[in-house]
Amino acid sequence: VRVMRMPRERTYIMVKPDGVQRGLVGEIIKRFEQRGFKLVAMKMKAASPELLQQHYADLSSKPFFPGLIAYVGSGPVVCMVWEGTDVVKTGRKMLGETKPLESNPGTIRGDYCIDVGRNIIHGSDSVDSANKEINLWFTPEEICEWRSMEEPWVY
Ligand code: 3AN
Repeated sequence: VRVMRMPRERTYIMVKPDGVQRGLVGEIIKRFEQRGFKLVAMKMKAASPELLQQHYADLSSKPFFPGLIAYVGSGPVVCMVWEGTDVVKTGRKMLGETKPLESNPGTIRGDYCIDVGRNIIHGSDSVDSANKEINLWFTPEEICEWRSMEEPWVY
């Protein structure tokens, strides 16, 4: 029996240069995989200031904006699209809070960082911004539609 399936929610997750340099890429991928989400796109990229200015356009008036662009542009980032039920909100919970001090142990930021200006990972904060960010960082061809033969207890 073929079952019609609803398109699943997607989020944009990015390991920032400090996360890459500290060897946390595998740990972050592992957490999303083990939660039951599905990786549908991934690449490493040295982001240009122009791309980062677009990505962080909402923060352009903040005093930390130039420092933020310099930090996220300081080395390659790992860009990912993860798919699954409520992945945007669940992903944010897995990340922790913007400020590491407010991030509970057990969250990615709560376990691995101490500085808001070096908080190792980005995750979309709404379905709307997820869609914008996925379109900004990936071409449609870079996103893989794949499925396992059987999908027992995940996604
Ligand atoms: P989040 O990444 O949790 O969605 P945003 O969107 O408010 O948080 O901020 C984006 C990024 O800007 C943060 N991940 C952090 O790197 C940086 N940032 C936010 N607030 C500050 C701050 N007060 N000082 C320095 N950097 C900041």
